Amino acid sequence: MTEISALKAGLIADIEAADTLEALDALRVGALGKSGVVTGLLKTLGPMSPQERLEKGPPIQDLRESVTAALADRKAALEQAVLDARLASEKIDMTLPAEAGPQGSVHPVSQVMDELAEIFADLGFSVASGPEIEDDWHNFTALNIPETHPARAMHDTFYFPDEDGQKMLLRTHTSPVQIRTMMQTPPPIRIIAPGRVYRSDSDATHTPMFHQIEGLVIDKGITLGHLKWTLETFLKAFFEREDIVLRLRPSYFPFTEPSVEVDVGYTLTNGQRVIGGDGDAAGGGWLEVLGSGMVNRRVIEACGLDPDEWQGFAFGTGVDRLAMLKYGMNDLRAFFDGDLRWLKHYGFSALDVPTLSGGVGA
Ligand code: 2U9
Repeated sequence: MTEISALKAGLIADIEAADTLEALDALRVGALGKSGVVTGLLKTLGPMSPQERLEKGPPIQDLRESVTAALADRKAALEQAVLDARLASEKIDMTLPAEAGPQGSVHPVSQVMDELAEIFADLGFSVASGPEIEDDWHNFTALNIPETHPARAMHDTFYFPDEDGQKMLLRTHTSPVQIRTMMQTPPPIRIIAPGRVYRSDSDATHTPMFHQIEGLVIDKGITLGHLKWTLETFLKAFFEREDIVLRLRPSYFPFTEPSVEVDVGYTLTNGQRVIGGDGDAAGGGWLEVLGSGMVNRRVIEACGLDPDEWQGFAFGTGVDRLAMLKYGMNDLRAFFDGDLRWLKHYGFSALDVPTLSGGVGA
């Protein structure tokens, strides 16, 4: 074995045995660095005659190339080993059970939605749903809110970019669900439509997405008396008190005529405002909880029904607001923070299913 091939074998054996990147780098400097052995041999080529260089050059160049290649291979292998070790130490087994178990609970909005569905099911209402992305006709026009109506501006609508002349939007109320039901199902109709609605509005009492529930009854000979009884029965069941007092105030909505806003009385109990009792009593007051009215005959007509044959009433309210009133929360924004401490305080057990026999509240 020549001197050079012995050097090559020795260097490559050392490189393959290097067990850290630092040790490998020390070998690289020792071979290919400024005063490395291989560099030293390369330097001897300069002063040689062309004839001598032709003879001694190739084994030295081969030595340089082999050592360079061996260094690169070993470096890649050591780096891969470092990465493998890191991946192994940072591995998380997603199939293991969580250390503390599930932390969530039923959100107050879900709880109230379930309570409302239970109460209205008992009154013969079924639950209807529809798309959250609506067209302009179902959200506005069919509800007697024409293009120029100020209510369109009032609703702070989120519109989608125009596509083939179709104006699409995020529904501003659940009313289009009732429109779709009236167009698809022959009356009599008794439905509630709970769900998400969107308005570009945001402060302590308004979020861009909130939850509504609306109700609709369509039948023959429906009067304001049916509306008042239904709302009173609903509010007594929801607040779980018999002494709920309603105050009906005349109002205006394009989709109802006449329109009525509904307040409930609250009274002072141990210095606390509590829903129930005569709001006109000392220290008491009134809280607006619902909007309602007799369905405007133009809306009945728009859905293809004869308003001389079919009448009805409708109402609407905010589910988040109802939850705040019933469970004593003051900032709507906390509803959407996903803070476990808040949920622990206000949340409900998944096993607390609201039933009228067991009490709808938790
Ligand atoms: C059809 C016909 C009539 C639904 C109604 C209200 C009055 C109302 C608001 C309460 C608070 C919305 O969440 S809120 O801002 N709603 O005041 N809603 S009557 O009337 C309808 C709906 C559909 C076909």
